[in-house]
Amino acid sequence: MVDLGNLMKEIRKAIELVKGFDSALLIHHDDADGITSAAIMVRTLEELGLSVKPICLEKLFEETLSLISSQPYDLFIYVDIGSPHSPLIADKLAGRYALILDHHNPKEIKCANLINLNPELFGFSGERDASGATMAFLFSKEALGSAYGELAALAVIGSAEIPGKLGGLNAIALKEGIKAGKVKAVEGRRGIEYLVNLEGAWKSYKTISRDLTALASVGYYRGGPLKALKALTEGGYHTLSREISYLEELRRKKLREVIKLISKGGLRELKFVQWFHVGDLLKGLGSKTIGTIASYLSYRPSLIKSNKYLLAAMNYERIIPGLGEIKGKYSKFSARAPLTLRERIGSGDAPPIASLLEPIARAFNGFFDGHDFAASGLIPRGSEGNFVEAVDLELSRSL
Ligand SMILES: [Mn+2]
Repeated sequence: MVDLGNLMKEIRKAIELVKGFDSALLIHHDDADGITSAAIMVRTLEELGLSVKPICLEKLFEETLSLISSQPYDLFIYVDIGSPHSPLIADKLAGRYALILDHHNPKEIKCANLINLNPELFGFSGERDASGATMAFLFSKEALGSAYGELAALAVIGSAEIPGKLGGLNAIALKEGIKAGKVKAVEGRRGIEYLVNLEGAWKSYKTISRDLTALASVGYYRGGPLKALKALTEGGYHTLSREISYLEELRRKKLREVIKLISKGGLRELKFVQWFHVGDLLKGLGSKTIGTIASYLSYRPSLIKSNKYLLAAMNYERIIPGLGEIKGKYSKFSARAPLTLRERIGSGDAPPIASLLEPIARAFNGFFDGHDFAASGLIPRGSEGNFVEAVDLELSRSL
């Protein structure tokens, strides 16, 4: 049962907590929802008198958490990231405090120093009812009142990753955005569409979302996340269009190179799994890029086998901009279910990707997380082939 009253009560508790500090480390995800969540929080926290240092993360795991906990802050705020890792976050607090505003599947944890504000913990769906940015906006609205209606427009952009009409908690941000004159709902060719006013220009929330994601994720190692965040908090979004086009073109060029690689024997096939490793081909681009490429391929039965699990890998950089360097050497893996396999997973005839790969990755001292048809993770360098073979072996047992 949904419990908005209790959620608001917890939000007020979080506001009281935050007001007790004069600075915070703000950890956010590298897609449009992560960027808009962070922008809402930067504006809100600064209004509450805190100085904020933002850190954009592609993935949250043990090693990144160690780097975060070594930072000289007493308050850590996670947006659009963190809920699935709340026990690990709590473990590393050492008497300090954390606030999580996220919509990814949460792990419940009792820790007096940690507040985990996730729609799922209050009867809402994290996949449908609230984006990370909406959770940040609910915090902001309660802390600042409706005077900051333009922050609602940012929440609407963050919610573009949720398909269809905005409902649930997302509708609260939508309503505020419309009231502030920053959002319009229009009837598009494929149903309802939302337009957001950014610096005087009306644009589709989906277009802005796609552009912010390209800037922050493809441009992850080129300062993209900070540029995107600054544009949304201080203005200047229109000056980024050339860089966004450049990054989108770069990604298309790299996709063509990957297609060439796999059609020239780079795609290795096992009984149930097909996989490839691009090595350093995507060096300098954020590691989400391999996921975008794997998604594209999963819809192309002329390039890959439609009934086999698709695993795509690239070398993972050890530098986390603004944070430091992790110790381990990893390959980033993105796994996708191509069309035919997707039907079999849907009907229960084949194991869902995340639950298949999580335990195997762990056995190789890596990790995996995600959903039924798509997941990603890190596997220690040197064990990639053995990992893939172990996946194939597990499938030959269960299929
Ligand atoms: Mn999100």
